[in-house]
Amino acid sequence: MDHTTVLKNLGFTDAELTGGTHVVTSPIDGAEVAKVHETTLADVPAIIAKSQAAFKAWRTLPAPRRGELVRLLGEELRTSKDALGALVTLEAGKITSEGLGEVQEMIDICDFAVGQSRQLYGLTIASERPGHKMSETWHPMGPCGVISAFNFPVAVWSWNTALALICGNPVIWKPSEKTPLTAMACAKILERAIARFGADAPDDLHQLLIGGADIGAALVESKDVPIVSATGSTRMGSIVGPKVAARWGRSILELGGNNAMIVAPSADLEMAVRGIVFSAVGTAGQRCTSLRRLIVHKSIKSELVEKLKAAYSSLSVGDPRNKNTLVGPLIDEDALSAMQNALENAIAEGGTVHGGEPVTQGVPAGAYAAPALVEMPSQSDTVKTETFVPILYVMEYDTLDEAIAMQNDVPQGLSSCIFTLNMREAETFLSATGSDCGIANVNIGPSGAEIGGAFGGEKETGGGRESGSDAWKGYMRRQTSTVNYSAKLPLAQGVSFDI
Ligand code: UN1
Repeated sequence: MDHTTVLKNLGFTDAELTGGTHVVTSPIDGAEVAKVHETTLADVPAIIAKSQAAFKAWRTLPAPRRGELVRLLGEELRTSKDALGALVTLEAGKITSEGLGEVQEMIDICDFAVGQSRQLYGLTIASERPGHKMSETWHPMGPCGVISAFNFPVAVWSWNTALALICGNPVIWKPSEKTPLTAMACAKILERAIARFGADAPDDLHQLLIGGADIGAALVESKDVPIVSATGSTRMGSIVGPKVAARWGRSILELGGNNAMIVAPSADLEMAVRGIVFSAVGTAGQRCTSLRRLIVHKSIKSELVEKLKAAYSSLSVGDPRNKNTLVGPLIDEDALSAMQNALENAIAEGGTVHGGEPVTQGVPAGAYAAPALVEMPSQSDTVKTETFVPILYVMEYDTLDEAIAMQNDVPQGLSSCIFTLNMREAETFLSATGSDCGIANVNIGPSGAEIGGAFGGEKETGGGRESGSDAWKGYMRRQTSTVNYSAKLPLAQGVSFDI
């Protein structure tokens, strides 16, 4: 589908797509798709003030009623699935199936959040004093800033927005400057849900900031934005985290990953190959959860590398809209240069590279590359650095302890996995002495997590958790209450204070 049709299907007007200063290009062919209007720094204080006003109204609606809005959002997303998926393909370069999969992830989190809206459970706590009752309840926090990256331009917004809304918080979204159109499309879809929801929804429940890092910084620095959920590079998080903390805000950080798979001697190698290829080259290696390191037992390394070389040689690289393409473009030329630099560094460190060359024949004019498989003698500095491209470093191990130590010996801690049919190995990997990541899988690759679990990781990944499980608590403030229904006023800890 050409870009005019994709944008028309989502209801974009000419005025939205022309006359602005922010140029949007498609990674498919580098062509200009739109010139959208940017938010100016001067606009930001009023946007935050409007969000604060929306908060005062939204927090008074019962949570299940707020859930109704998210239910409607899920319905609208179902209706728009094909159209929005096509825009994800156009703007982020994902193959059609992955573009649609990303929208499905949005629908899933909406369903989850609707149920959660009736389960913002607190606790009752046993008081040590007679005639006293203790409890813990959860309250809305205030405007939630969402900063998202190009690689999951819509799903990450939905994880945050679906939960923030049911928790009673308005949202201000600063999408990646590379993907403003998908953000504008999501805003339109949410607007439709809000229109159906009716007058209970305050104005400005959801607002967009279109622009670069300076606009994001204004959000990060405002004390009127109590929550900032930021997804992106570790470098970005290392700026956002301290700034939010300095003004006593709460940040939810989902930053870099350097995800590994351990392949043990007992592994089902056919299955491992499928898991490896999807997680290493899917989304052209541009997921936070992409597989970047393969730690293979020395007894099976050459067999596995041969199988992978065969699988890699059959991968079709090209226009992500073509049915047979499995590897679409990188986001831009900078990513292609970063890939070539990383490969040169790996060679200098003793690596042997298979594939990895830029692809220019039979593809549109974007930044395309053949995924690379790189055999490394050890876990060098280049291997420990996350390069957001389809490079898979392969190393060997002897004992499981050594493999787990290698898996953990990187600055990042997002996702990890082991392929083994040995129960002792699997359980050791998942134990306190195993993987140090927020996500640890067995016989499944590190990417493609379902929304039901908490998503995020430790160390330089930032420590935040989004999406399922009890991640909703990150969007609410906790209140502990003690009620004395007796006629006496005993003090805790047996303190006496007679006046
Ligand atoms: C990301 O790359 O920022 O687990 C998110 C996955 C997807 C989400 C990735 N469900 O790969």
